[in-house]
Amino acid sequence: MNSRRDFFKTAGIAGGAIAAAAVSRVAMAALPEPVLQTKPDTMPPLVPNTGRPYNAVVTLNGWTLPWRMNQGVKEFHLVAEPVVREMAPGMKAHLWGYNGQSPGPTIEVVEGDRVRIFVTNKLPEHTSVHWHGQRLPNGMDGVTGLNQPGINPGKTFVYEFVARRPGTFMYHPHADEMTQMAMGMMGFWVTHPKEKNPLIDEVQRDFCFLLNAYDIDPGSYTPKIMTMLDFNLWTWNSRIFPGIDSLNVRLNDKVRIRFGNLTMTNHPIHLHGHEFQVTGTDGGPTPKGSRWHEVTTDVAVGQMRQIEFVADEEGDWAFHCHKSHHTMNAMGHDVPTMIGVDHRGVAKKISNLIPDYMVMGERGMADMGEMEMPLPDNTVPMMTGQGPFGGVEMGGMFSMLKVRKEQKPGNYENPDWYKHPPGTVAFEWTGSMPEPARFKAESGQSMPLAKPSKKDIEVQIRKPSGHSGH
Ligand SMILES: [Cu+2]
Repeated sequence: MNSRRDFFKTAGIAGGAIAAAAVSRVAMAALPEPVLQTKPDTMPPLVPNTGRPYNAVVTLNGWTLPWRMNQGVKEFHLVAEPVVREMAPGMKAHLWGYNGQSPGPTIEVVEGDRVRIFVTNKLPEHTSVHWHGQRLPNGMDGVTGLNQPGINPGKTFVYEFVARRPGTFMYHPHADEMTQMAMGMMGFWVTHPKEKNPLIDEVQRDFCFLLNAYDIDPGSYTPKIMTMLDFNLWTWNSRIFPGIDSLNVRLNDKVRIRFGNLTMTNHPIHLHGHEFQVTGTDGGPTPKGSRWHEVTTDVAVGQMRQIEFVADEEGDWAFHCHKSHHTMNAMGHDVPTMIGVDHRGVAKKISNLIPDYMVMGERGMADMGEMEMPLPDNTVPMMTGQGPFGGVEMGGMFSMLKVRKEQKPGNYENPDWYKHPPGTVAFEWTGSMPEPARFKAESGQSMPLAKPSKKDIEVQIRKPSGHSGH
């Protein structure tokens, strides 16, 4: 049981064969052998070869936990433990998670399945698992002290319940939550419908990921757990752009994307190029009459959303949180706005004292993406990523939906950049430039002021550098 192995790596297999391999190796063992995954790659869907069939999900930069059937019960083994998570190439974080990763593996079951989950605690303190959103016996709900004693280090507990309703769920500890969730302990859970459900459509691609956040100082490895609002790494499945994989689909695929929010603030998730409908929440599928088209859906703390659309526009479409600070990485904080400030004189003087001195954001912050600023070890630039037209000035919660005619059904590989048909890319105007005609009412007012001021006042905008409230 202690001989952990990376099934994906050693067996070199994908999909349903993993579950079978896990079963045959441990058929006689009392506990299912824990399966580990150490790479942050997006693994192909784990096609079920035991139990009821379903269309498996794809976890962004994650994987699905194999199971074994034991006399009609689906058995999983979660191991809570310290892990090293690559958040983006060049940055590793020391987190806590499950089975080698943070977030832990996605658990997929079918409505009506009896599920048994062994949870082994390899953390230095007690833990528990709460099955967020599930209908289950009260004693299986995982709140330490209320529903069960904590699982002490070195101990294994057993949870068992029937997955009663189909939908999108999460799991996370309900023990020293502030620490354990700030350290990355969480995972996704999908319960597929057991038969055709009028509110749940068949889709060709079904993606899922968790929204999470960390506060890790540049150059260090471990999240600060006391942080409540001022996180500096806004992550999808503990990855930051450009480390988040793209969502690769075939033209005209029906696509479902599920996400759950385990950060401490809301995230308006925005998709370019398509309108979607919210077809499910934490409470299950939404009634058809409640659905309307939109391009952004806000996900509050503790909520889950599933969106659906037909990917009928080819291209590389941005998909991101619409809070602009959430598409920034660690270096973007506590920097005053310097747009329009001419520091030539002062910069010269300072650089006599500090040779590496660099003016931040005199023309906006876009320069930051390409600035070759010396970075401490183990961090990433605040916004980066190289697109076909140059630097993509984004970080954090940002990815792309890649829609391609040539993408084969069931193939999730990342295609090359979209080749735009001639004449369909925005281009530079090189003709003559007439003076803009200013609108007459500019600087006007609806009524004269009662006491007009003697001289003109001009305000320069300087955004507050604090982050309370986001
Ligand atoms: Cu956000």
